[in-house]
Amino acid sequence: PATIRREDYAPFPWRVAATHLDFDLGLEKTLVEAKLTLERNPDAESSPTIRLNGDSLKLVELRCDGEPNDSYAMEGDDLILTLPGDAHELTIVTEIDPASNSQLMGLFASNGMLCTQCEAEGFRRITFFPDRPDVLSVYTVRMRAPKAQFPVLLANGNCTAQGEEGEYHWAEWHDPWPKPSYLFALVAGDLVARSDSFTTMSGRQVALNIFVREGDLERTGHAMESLKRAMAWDEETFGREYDLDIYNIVAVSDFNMGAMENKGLNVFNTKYVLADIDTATDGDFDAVEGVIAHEYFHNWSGNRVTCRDWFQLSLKEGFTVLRDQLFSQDMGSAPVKRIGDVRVLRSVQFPEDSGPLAHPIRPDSYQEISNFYTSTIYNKGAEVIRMMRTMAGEEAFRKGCDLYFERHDGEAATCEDFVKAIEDGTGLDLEQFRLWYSQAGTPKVTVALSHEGDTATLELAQEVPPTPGQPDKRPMPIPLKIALFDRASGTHRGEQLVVLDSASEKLTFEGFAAAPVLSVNRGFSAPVRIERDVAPADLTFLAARDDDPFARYEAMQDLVVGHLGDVVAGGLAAEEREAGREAIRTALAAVLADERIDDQMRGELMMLPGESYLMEQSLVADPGAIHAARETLKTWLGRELVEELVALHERASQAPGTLDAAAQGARKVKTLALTYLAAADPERASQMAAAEYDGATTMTDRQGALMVLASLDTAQRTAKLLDFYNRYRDNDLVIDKWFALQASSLHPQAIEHVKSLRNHGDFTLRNPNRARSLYMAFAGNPHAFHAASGEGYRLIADLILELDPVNSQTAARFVPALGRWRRIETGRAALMRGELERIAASSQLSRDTHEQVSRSLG
Ligand code: HT7
Ligand code: ZN
Repeated sequence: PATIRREDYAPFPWRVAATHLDFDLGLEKTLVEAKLTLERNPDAESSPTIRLNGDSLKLVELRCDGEPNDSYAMEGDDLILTLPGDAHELTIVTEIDPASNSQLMGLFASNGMLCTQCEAEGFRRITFFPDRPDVLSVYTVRMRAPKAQFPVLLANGNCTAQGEEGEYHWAEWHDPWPKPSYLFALVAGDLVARSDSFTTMSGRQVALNIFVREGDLERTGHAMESLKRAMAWDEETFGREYDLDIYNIVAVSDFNMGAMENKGLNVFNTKYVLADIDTATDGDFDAVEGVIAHEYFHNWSGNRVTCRDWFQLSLKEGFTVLRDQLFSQDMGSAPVKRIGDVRVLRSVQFPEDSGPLAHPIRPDSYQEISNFYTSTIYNKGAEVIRMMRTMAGEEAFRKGCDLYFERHDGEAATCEDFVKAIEDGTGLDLEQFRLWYSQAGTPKVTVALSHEGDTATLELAQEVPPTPGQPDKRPMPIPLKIALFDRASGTHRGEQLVVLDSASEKLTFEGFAAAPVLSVNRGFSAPVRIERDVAPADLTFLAARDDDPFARYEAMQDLVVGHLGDVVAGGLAAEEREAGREAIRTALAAVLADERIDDQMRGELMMLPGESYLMEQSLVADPGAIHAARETLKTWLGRELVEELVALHERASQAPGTLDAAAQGARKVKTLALTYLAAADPERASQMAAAEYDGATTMTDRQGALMVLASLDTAQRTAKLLDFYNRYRDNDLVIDKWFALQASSLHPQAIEHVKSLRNHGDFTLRNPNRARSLYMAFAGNPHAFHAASGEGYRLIADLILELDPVNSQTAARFVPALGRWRRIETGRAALMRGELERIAASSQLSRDTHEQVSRSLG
């Protein structure tokens, strides 16, 4: 497959002033007539031809300026046509079969309805078109369909006309805003809507609709409220107002990702729309709010200002993730949201950045763009913009954003355009900071604090590790928020922002009669790894007293990471091991007893670091040893703190089944307490979990209890799993949870369970949510996936080979789990590599999977 390079970018030689699309819709056969109004692009090098991208299309007819044309040539799937003049009208008729489109890109069928997914390159599966984000066009869409089968017909923009023709009906939609083809959407189906309205800051009324299947309407309330909150927040925080009279959201069951920001017609995975207290967890409620907001915010960061090419993907995704993170921080607990976001970054993006698939947030090349919808582009992209905000301050950052929107509204822009606008709007010098866009890898910052006389000296050094294709790196500006605590009073003199922009730096602080305690990278001000030799006593101090909630969480994590690292490395004397875990016990006991924090925060402080993060700590990890050490510690803590944990569980069980923060916090600590108790006393925990399951009035409690039971080998496990299935057998999203709970369990037979669930009547590879519920959960379950026999690796490799021809995008997303073989101990590494080689040997691989496998082996 060809490699696309950022440096090869050239503007498209033609402009498409207008695009008229006429759809004759049917599940098995849809005819598309596209009329493109073309004119030469004066800003591009002139060309005698035009290249129209296509993918798996059947061309029925081609006319140029009304005359049939058969002088075109095919280059692969693309259509090349010679155009003599400066302006032409092309008419292209194609035929497609949505029902057999299992890739879910282009026009596809889902549960009897028709819908589209065009980002990144799906429009070319509908008609021949310059399917690239820098070709903006004004779209008018006409749809005709059998009325009984597809009573609702939607497209971007506003509905301008509709009518009936016997058993058929038609609708015409016009979107006044020029847009790239990836933002095109249509939906046809038997749908009902929750409707509401929003009055914008300039007083315009916007009609809001959330379309779902008949039985799902009652579960759309939270999504609608979230949408209105997001619209108001974007006005207040970024000054951005919505720009059409209507905003439609449609929920579909079969979808490759979470949702899609098509102009005025968002298409959502049902998982991020439907929520009620009986079927969705508190986490699901938060996810719905976050994704609804994310897609809404794209209307400015993505749609009004779009990307010049797909190398600029982080321009819209990183920025929009930051915007949705800030929104969610404002809607709930800001520190808890920040901790959650950092946890995702460290458990998904850090491993990506230290593995064979590492790439900068603005990549230089790709073979298949779908593979670049990564945590690096999204989450690290957001962190990079967050750092600029931290350095500039909120007010100046807002000025930079305003300037960016003002300068580039209606354009296809670049990451450089964004940085320049922030630079001009804030007055920051971002020359060196641009390295964050071009260099991959997570910087390591070494921190050492010494003390002499009344001076504290802080030595900082940075190292950006080599990554594929980038052996040598330059130092980058790293903004670190720090505070120096007085040990006796437990206070500090104020937080400072230090920007480390050279390889190493020494800073001195006067007036410290005794050695202070350092709190560093507060709020996770930079996406880096901090390495420092810190005494457990200092960590215990910070875990109990740091006034920055993130730093407090970090101290707890460091305490555990340090101890588990020592245990796994071996050679610890018995008393050293005892002292290490005793420090953790003391800190955890203080967290359980601390009345100054709420339960949401207590839950964060109670969580042991995940195994993926623990594996990241060593150059070559032994997953078996890490799992064993973590479980042993959990068991010991559960035994040592049994009374406190039972008391916490009892207290939290009194909370009502409501959605307020206090009740959500109570549910969080309740399940966490149970997980410690399950490790320490499985029989007792099993009784408690079964009782919690039976008495549950929320999905959070029911799922939490079942999660604990699923990992235990008790009779209650089988009984409650069966009960759960029978209770929710008609609800696909809840049955996804049922599959995931079993695939992610600590049960010794988890692999056997997954194998038999593969043959369950409700399992299908054609639905991405279902495939992910079983296999992503399994790939993220270290004790099962990393079974020393290699069976877990084989299972995932088999899945990739089976899923690839059905849905290559989804299949390719399983490759990174195997791709981490270089960072795993040699025995398992050989087995992982062997499975990658087995996949690579297949002659039928899609471009998506082929690229991921070859990069992972390379
Ligand atoms: N911008 C959207 C990306 C997306 C996507 C990409 C590839 C294949 C299918 C897809 N569905 C949605 C989602 C977002 O980030 O908002
Ligand atoms: Zn997005």
